[in-house]
Amino acid sequence: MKRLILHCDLDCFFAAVEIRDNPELRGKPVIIGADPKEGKGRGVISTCSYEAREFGLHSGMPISQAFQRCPNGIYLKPNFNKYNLASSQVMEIVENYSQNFQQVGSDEAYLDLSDICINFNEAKEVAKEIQSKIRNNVGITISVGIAPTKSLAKIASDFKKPNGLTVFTPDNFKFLLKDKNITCIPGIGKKTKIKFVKKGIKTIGDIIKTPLADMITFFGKHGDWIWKVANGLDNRKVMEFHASRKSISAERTFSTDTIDFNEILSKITEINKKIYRTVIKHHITYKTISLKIRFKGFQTYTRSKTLNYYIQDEHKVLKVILDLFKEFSNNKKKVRLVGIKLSNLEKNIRTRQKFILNYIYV
Ligand code: TTP
Ligand code: MG
Repeated sequence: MKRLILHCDLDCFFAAVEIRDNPELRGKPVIIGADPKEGKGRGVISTCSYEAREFGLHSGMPISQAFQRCPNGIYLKPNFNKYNLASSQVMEIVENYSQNFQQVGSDEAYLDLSDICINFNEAKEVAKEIQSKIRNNVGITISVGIAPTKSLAKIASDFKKPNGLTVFTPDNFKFLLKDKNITCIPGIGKKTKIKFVKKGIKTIGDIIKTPLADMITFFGKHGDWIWKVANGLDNRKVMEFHASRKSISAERTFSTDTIDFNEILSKITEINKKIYRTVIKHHITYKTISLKIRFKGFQTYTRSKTLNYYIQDEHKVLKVILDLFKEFSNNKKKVRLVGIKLSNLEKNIRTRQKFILNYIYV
């Protein structure tokens, strides 16, 4: 069946809210993040206006570096309460168009319009309506992409930012994407790009042309996924998290068994981060935290702790896991595998408030 997936992403979200509330800032390089302290500040940029991006500034850049590049920029501290409110207002508008809705973070969402619109033109009309409602009621702009898959819709929403509306149909997407840099695909960052370029793959067209078997030989599972994205073969559903899911877990096996605590800690931290990304993405809170540990020789133990309240807290999980780990700290056997499981889940579609707190590291 032909699918009509819409992805939308607010334009320079935090900065846009500040500009809305202080129109004098419009057209200027506005930077939201840590205090630059005349170039001596620590911390990073949360986001910046498109004018600031012209100076090479971007999210995650150290604020000291930003100040060197753009000393005359307008540097503002984030106002999370305002962004929370704007995010809820935007999501309420978007969610109204389909039950099949999935919010990602504070400023992105997917909608499956397959049952609501008969073709791409109708979906485009819905997109325009969403854009104008958000502009009129919230006072900021959003870019929208419509495509037959989630990943293509996400690429499309980034195509003509800000305030863009891009439609990829099954017939035109390969043509529209063929000359685009591979970094347009989510999941291809600077490091992956280097690996791809070494194999002569620079554009999305190059990926499409490369036989799938070669992509797998060169880049393994990731190559397989990227090839499928570029060829429009991503079958993921909007709302991929099912309420019936009982737990979220991840585990890693060490390439060589180890007793080095730092190595174990770094694996646990990595797994914890991965799980945290999932709980954020799907708005999940949880009460039970479990550690799984397997020693050389396959002896496996699990230990759990159930809290009295639901949380969504990366640091708390790490603390509980390390507490549970103490029981094994005198074990002389090498560790083969570690894992974390979260259970007793609760899905909180409406608790959007918390999510912006994830960016509190500015
Ligand atoms: P993004 O959608 O990644 O960025 P953006 O909306 O500012 O810009 P764009 O127009 O390119 O979409 O993130 C949404 C908000 O999340 C952003 O306004 C600020 C916050 N954020 C951070 O605080 N730190 C980060 O590293 C990133 C990527 C985002
Ligand atoms: Mg955005």
